[in-house]
Amino acid sequence: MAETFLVESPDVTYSKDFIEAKYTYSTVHVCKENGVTKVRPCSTRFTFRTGRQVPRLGVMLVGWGGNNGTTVTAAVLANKLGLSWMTKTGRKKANYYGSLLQASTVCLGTGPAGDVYVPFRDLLPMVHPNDIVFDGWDISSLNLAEAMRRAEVLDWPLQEQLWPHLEKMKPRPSIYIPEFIAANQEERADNVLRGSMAEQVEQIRRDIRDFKDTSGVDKVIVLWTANTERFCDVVPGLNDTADNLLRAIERGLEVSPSTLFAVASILEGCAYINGSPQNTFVPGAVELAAQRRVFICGDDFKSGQTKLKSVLVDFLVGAGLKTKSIVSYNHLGNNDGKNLSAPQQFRSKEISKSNVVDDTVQANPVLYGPQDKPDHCVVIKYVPYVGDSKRALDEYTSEIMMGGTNTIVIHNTCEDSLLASPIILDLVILTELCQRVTFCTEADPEFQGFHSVLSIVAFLCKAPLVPEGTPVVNALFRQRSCIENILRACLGLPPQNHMLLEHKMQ
Ligand code: NAI
Ligand code: DG6
Repeated sequence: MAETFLVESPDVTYSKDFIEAKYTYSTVHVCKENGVTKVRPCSTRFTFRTGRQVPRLGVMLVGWGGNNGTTVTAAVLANKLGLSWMTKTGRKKANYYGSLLQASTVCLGTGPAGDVYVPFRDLLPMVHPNDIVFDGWDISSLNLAEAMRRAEVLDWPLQEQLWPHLEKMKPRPSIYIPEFIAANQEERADNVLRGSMAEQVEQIRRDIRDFKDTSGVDKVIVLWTANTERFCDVVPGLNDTADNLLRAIERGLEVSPSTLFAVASILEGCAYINGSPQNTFVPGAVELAAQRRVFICGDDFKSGQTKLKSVLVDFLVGAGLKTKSIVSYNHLGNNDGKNLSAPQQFRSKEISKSNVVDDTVQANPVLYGPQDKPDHCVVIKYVPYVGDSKRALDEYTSEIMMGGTNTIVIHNTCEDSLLASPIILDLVILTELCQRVTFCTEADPEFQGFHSVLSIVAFLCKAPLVPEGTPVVNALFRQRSCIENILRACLGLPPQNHMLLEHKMQ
């Protein structure tokens, strides 16, 4: 049995292959009738079915030889081998700190000794990161050991232990279209595919099949952790529909490498995750994913400064303080920072870092009028000396009671790739889990999966991709509750409501 606990309830059944749970989803519908706002509680009866067989998962990283790609591969290997190493502050042991699933807990309920917490990963049967098999592509030909050394992220005694393992891993040649990333990346592009755009997409599809066949994995997920690209124009006839996008690839028109990878993955039936800010998911790619019923999700890992912003502004505005100005400055010296020193690539990052407070502000018409929002300035500077150790300085200024102001200043120093790596693991593991969940309602008894735009992973993304016309949630704890409560629903458990009524009675 993969589960560490069993739910005993008439609404929950365990068969060899599935956990099936009946669940009442409660919502509130608000409408205006004859000038009166009417508020109606509603409920829908769902049945959730979760596959219990955890597959052997293969993950293919685009940008495998980069800081994130090498760090996540090395970290998984170090955990799997149980490695430890000496540093000047003592012995360190491999761990998964920073992973929502591996290193945080959820409250299952209350027992005789109080609340009972379990690791998030134990809620439902999930892939363990140690069991993930990695492969991938990079425009740079360095093997993963040399690429790990180039990244300058991990302590040297750890690198030495990992070297013989990583040396054998070599990124596959990739699609390189120079105009999409900074010109300063050209010098590392020595591992690139040749041929027409359509031929290159075919090669990526063959690579996915080859990896699946030779590694023995049951399932492959593809994740973009390559350089940030410039935005693409959405042009009718070019990339606005699935057919037009596929035609544009045949004709070799303007399609970014990240979109080409998305198309190749979708056509192979593999979920595709975008860890960078660019608009990979042009409407044609979104439509193709929907047609093929393949998950796509992104955009841009929410790792440090933005994660804090999505907590802090939620706290300030949620506490009734009117945040008027947010100034986010950061400097870093890794290859990501070098690429972002080019204006078009910086612009992609600036957009994804800036929209993160919009929903919180719009949700408070007491403080903000329809056109009202805080000044929001994002600055990124490239300073090679600091390497992967990113510095982030933030200033939040809010209006408080009776004309007062409250200014909060934060200084954060952190290895960027050590924050992004656990997020990569959470993204692929959650996406894989969602592929095993189906549900139906009394009104629509045919089982279906989640929408192909998989928004449940919003917690992990700076600019969450959501199905068209649906709300974007950026506030971190709402995003976390979404994941936790959907997983609880799959077990027939009520959402965490934090009411603690049992402790509020005489
Ligand atoms: P990196 O520059 O070290 O690695 C990117 C890798 O992609 C490089 O090895 C490069 O050769 C490769 N590459 C570029 N174009 C490619 C293509 N078309 N096909 C295959 N490989 C290609 O950057 P890092 O630090 O690993 O970050 C990766 C991405 O993740 C960046 O876009 C960054 O903005 C994004 N990101 C990183 C976060 C972090 O905390 N580290 C957080 C949020 C997003
Ligand atoms: C500098 O902003 C480089 C970026 O790639 C960020 O480090 C990365 O997007 C992480 O951003 P944040 O805002 O989540 O810390």
